[in-house]
Amino acid sequence: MSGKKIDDVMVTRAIIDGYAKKILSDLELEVAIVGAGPAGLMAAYELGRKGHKVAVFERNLAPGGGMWGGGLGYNLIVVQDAAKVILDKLGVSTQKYAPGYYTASSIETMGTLIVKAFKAGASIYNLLAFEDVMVSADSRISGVVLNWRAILVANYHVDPVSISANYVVEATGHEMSVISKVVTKTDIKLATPTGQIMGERSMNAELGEAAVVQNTGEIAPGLFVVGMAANAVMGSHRMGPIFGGMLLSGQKAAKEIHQRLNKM
Ligand code: 48F
Repeated sequence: MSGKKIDDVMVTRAIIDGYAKKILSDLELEVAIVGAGPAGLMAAYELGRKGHKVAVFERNLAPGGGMWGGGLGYNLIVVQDAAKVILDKLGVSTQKYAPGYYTASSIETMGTLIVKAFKAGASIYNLLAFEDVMVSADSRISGVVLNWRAILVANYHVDPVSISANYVVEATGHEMSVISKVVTKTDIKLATPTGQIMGERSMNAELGEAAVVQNTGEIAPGLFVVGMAANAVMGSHRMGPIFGGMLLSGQKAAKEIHQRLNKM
């Protein structure tokens, strides 16, 4: 000890010790969510609220995915009636623009979602990128393989580490990082009409918003898909900066996973 009021090494010790304890307690999860966009965070919030051991892994410095910038960088989002109810419950203010169209600040909405998920008990890890899936002998997705994003960006040859989960949630949006890995590295057939990735279709908000909720579900044994990834894998439309479907999708997945976990 240096005897200073603020000891630099103590600051280091507090961070390393606290982080190590936290991640050690999250090595065996009930639910591992990949991607901290609106759909993943909504699922995390609902699962955390129900008392499940859930963590979100986000490769970026800031969680939030594609919501921060609203549409065209104008930081407002649009939601419809069904999702306005969710924003009301979260305490996010909305403004009625026309019947069935409400606007909300993308900053307030995302800020609230992050805080709500966190306070509900979900762990949120930033800077950690999904690299691969764990697969059990019976061809079930049983966890996630993670590495520091900085290591991946630098293209260093450093091995990743593994975290197990009863359920993994693919919440990486248009990119489908998890599903793409399942398709290229395993023989598992997806629960799509072809057993493969169908591919995202062009803009149609009405069809896209309905489809995203419908497409939410278990896409491979042990792997749920939510949000834009659900439409991309099922061959459904994108929907642009209307975000109700993302919230409803996260909510639906959390409900179904909660029911499955309760039966285990
Ligand atoms: O893209 P994103 O916001 O997905 P979402 O929740 O919402 C989609 C909307 O933002 C928008 C839309 C609605 O109209 O179409 O696109 O379905 O959030 C996905 C998050 O996943 C992270 C990525 O950085 C983003 O924050 N992500 C992607 N790949 C990885 C990842 C990876 N390999 N490891 C960790 N995080």
